[in-house]
Amino acid sequence: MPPPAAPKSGDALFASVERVNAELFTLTYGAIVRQLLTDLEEVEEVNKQLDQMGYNIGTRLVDEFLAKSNVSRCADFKETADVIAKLGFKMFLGVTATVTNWDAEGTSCSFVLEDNPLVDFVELPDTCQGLQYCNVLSGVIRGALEMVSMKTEVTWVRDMLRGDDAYEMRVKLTKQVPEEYPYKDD
Ligand code: MYR
Repeated sequence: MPPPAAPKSGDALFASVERVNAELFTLTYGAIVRQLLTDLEEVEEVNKQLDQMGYNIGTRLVDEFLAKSNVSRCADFKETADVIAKLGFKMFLGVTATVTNWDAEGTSCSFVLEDNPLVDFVELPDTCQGLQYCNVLSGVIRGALEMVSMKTEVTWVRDMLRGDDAYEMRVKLTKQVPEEYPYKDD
C-alpha cells in the first residue's frame, strides 16, 4: 500500500482550492451556455443573453472591485483601462490583459488576453460558429464601467475559439457622464 500523502501546506492547499474553484466556474459557465443554446435555439439570442448576464454581473462586481482594490477615481479613460487590465482581470479571472490599439482620441482601446480561463475545456462545434462564447466578459466590462459613469460599447474582434491567435475585446467609450458635486458652493 502506498504511504499516505503528506498533508499540504497552507499555501499549496489554497492554490489547489483556487484551481478547483476556477475549474468549477469554467465548467458551470459552459453548462449555462449549453443550456441557453438548448433553450433559445438562435445563437444571436444566446449572444445577447450572455452579454446581458455579464452586464448584470458587472454592475455589482464593480463595488467589490473598488472595495478590495482601493482604487480611487482614475484621471482618464486610459488610466481606467489600465486598472481594469491589470487589476480587474487579475482579481476576477486570475489573468492580466494587455491594453493596446488606442485610437487617436483616447476613447477606444483593446484588451488582449493571451490566456482566458473561461474557455478551458471548450471546443465549439460547427453549428455554433456565430456564438460569442465570451460575451459574459464584455458584458461585465460594460456593466462595471456604466456604474462609474462611463457608457461603452464592447465587442470581440479576435477569438481563439474561432481560430484567432488571441482574445481581443474592443472597448469604445461613447459617453462619460460627469459626476455631479452633491453640494452647492455658496
Ligand atoms: C474610476 O472610477 O475611474 C475607476 C474605475 C475602475 C473600474 C473598474 C471596473 C472593474 C471591472 C472588473 C473587470 C472584471 C473582468 C473580468
